[in-house]
Amino acid sequence: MSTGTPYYITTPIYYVNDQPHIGHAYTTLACDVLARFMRLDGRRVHFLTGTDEHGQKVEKSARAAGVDPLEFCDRVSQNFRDLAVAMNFSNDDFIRTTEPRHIASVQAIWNELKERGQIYLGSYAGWYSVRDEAFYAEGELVDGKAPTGADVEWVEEPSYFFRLSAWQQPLLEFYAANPDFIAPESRRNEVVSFVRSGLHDLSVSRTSFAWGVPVPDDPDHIMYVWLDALTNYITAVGYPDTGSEDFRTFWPASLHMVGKDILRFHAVYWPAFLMAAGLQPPQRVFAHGWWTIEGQKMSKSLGNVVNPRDLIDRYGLDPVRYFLLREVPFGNDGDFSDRQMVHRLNGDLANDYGNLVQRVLSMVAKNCDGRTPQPGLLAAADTALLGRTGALLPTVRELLLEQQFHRALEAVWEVVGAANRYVDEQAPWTLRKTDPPRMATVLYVLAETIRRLALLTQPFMPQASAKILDQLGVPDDRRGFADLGAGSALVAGTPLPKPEGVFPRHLDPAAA
Ligand code: ME8
Repeated sequence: MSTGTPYYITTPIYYVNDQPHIGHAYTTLACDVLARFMRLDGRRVHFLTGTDEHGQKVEKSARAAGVDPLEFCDRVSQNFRDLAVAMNFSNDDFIRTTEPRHIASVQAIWNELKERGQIYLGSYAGWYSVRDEAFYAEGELVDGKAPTGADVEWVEEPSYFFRLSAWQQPLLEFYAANPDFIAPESRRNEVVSFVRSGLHDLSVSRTSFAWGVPVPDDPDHIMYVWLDALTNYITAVGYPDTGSEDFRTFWPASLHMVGKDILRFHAVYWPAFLMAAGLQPPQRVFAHGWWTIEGQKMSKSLGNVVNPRDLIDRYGLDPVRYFLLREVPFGNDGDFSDRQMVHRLNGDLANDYGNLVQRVLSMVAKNCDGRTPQPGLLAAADTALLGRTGALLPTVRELLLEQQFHRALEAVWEVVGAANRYVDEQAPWTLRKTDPPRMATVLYVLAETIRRLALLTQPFMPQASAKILDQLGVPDDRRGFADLGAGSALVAGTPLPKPEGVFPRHLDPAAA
């Protein structure tokens, strides 16, 4: 087990009213890459995902499906677990809000808030959107609908309230003292101005439906699904046992990754609930952008919902993982199209990375007796190329700590490009006749460069990178980032397996 600085990363827990699609896969993928990177970098990682199973929206979907809510949740939740396997996600835990550990945790935070005078009984009269599971004030409605376009209904019933208004100032102070708490910056500014404009107390219980966690001592009330759902992040590290090893190690979370649709819940309500309960807010919340499909919003009625499995079948898992994080600057909205996908895969993977690996490994197989070549003295061009791979780790680390996945990949691909130019300049196929020892040196430098590149691409493309490392004869226990250095360099004379292509080319759909 790793002993480095703890890193706790979470995905949103997904509603079980919907089948998993490419949007859900995207969020969890981003977390998976960070979790894998941090583990390889020697940190002690806890990576959490799961499903959000209570509330009116799920109750309604279960009714529409004609099944008991829990049975419905069991079924759909399993689809999210299956997706995690299909996408090769490395989550350490999968939480469901219907689990006893979570129900106990939600009731404990409620009691804590109640004891601290943060919750009081009143009555709510206002609008509610079941699709958003959110309350809206009259002034927020646009043409009789929620600002998100969702339908709203009028609700008038007894309700417990959380004193959110009391947390306006502390929240603003918290944002000011922690400028990296909300990212990207444009989203941070939106949240700060929302809080500055004033906060109302928040209704945190309902009496008109049953599918949820009952309020302790007043079971006619069901807790607001967002208070229930957000609490999952602390349940998973042992709350209410704040003295437990997990809680002390992993709370506050390093990063809550969310889509931009649910930033307010994570950056306003959640830190307020936590501070009110005497707990620390998370360190960072990143709100990424939204995927559309060929220019359109994904929707069941349009029939354009992209199932990640179809993409994996068509393009292979690691190319899909690569595309999603390379194509769109993380934080921006993105549009998915098969053309773009094919363009990226043929360009970056088949032509650039794949071809580099393929050229070098087949020359080694043919001209070096299938063994890692024996290098001679290194020339300036050799040390320059090796130096570039050596400088990559701190760059990639810094970019990933800012969730700049596309830039991290860009940095790695700059070195892929440099390595391809080095092949052309050194022309080992000519050296084979004129200067075989120099050819061996060049091929060694290239193989060692590929070793380092493949170590760094592991978080993004675990299987493809492993295949490359296998072909270089790198032992399984020499694949962490501590092995990027010369101490773990390839050993001359190691017999290598027969090289095999890693990234196939695809037919351009426009040309098909
Ligand atoms: O909001 N593009 O769950 P949810 C990018 N249960 N990301 C997308 C997307 C798209 N088109 N569609 C969905 C909930 N997502 C709550 C969360 S957390 C305590 C409770 C991703 O099933 C994105 O991460 O509606 C978004 O925030 C999330 O799915 C919403 O999932």
